Amino acid sequence: MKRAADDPNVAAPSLDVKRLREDFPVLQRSVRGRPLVYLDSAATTQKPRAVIDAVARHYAEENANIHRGVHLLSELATTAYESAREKVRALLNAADVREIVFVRGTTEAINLVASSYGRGRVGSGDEVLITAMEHHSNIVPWQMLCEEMGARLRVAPIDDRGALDLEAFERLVGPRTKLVAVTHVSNALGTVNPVREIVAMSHARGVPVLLDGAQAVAHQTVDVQALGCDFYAFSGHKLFGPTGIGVLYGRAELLEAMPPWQGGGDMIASVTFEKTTYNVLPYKFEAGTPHIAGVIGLGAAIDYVQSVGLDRIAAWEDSLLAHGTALLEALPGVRLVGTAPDKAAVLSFVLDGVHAHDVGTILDQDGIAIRTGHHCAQPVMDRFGIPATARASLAFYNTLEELEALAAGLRKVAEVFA
Ligand code: C6P
Repeated sequence: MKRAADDPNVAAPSLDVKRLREDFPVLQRSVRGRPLVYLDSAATTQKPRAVIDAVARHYAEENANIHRGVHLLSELATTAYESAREKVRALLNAADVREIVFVRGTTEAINLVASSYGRGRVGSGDEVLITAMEHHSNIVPWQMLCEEMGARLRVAPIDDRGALDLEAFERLVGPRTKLVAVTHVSNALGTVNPVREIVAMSHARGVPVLLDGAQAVAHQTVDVQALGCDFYAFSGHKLFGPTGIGVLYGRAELLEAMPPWQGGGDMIASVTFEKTTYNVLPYKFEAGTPHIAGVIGLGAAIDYVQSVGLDRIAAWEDSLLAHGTALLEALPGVRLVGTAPDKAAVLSFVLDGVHAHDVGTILDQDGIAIRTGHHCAQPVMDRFGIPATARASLAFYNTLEELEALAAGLRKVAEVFA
């Protein structure tokens, strides 16, 4: 990935990975009698003790509903919840805490924008532009919207390395384009998209941009103001936080103009049977009792990841990617799928004559956890003419030895099928 740490003058201090691994209880366990080698962090990251403790502490010591009670526990829970919102704001360098909306995850964030922003702005004959490397979460909501409104979904192509064809993308941003929705980092290929250029090209034509940051936030510094994007979505569980909690960042001006998505408690200012007025941002988009413990856990995850340092994480993951790529390229019969020049630490591959599921099942016998299948990105598989890949996806807690264990495991798989 290109980032501040790439500047050779700024030496990123290396991570003490062995020590950091001790922060993750699950990494201490064995699987099928072997030490766990967890290479499935794109599906979900493991949780440090700090996150597990923050969630447990909330339930043990201050569990109450928020924004409603006059009693002490409610005050404590509300303060913890709102201070986590500030942590998210700082993580993304958003201009204003009102721009941070808590949702269930990336999927819900994108659905919120498709429903609220999309229904108001996308009409018959209009277009929504995505890319050929999107996760289903950044395809299906737009497809549903286009179907409902009589609009058209346009898809910018990718090349054989899995890199976006930026010229083709630019040509597709036209007078009918009402929204561009692009992944920051591809979960199936590891491609890091040139999101600044994408935003600049789109804005030059007055088109707002949503970035799917599900695979980016845990691996690099994200600055929504520097990127200039209009919406940014991510999931807490891919950032070492709990499942069931995520974030939609939206520029205040756009969120202000959008109608609420779901109706219910907390999103209102006043209700009568004749008329309801809505709460201010961000509460307008947070109907009902939210995932309070999840938000608090996410806050703890952000504290944790920042204490490790995102630039140091990015630099270490670059080393892991380089080592893993070299190991896999040296294995006969292995072909990497996704070789874009700017890549995150995702190793998607096929092994000659062996179905990806068999690869995964045999590796599991040795305690090595990878994901196999289409990775909720079926159009990516179609683009490469394959049904599935095996995917090792890394986080900063992975080691070079674990990659060597993967390579040894793959040699065994090849022998079984020889
Ligand atoms: N990708 C993977 O194994 P949710 O499920 O809402 O937390 O995230 C959806 C999502 C959206 N965009 C991208 C780029 C993603 O990678 C994901 C989740 C996981 O690759 C589970 S399918």
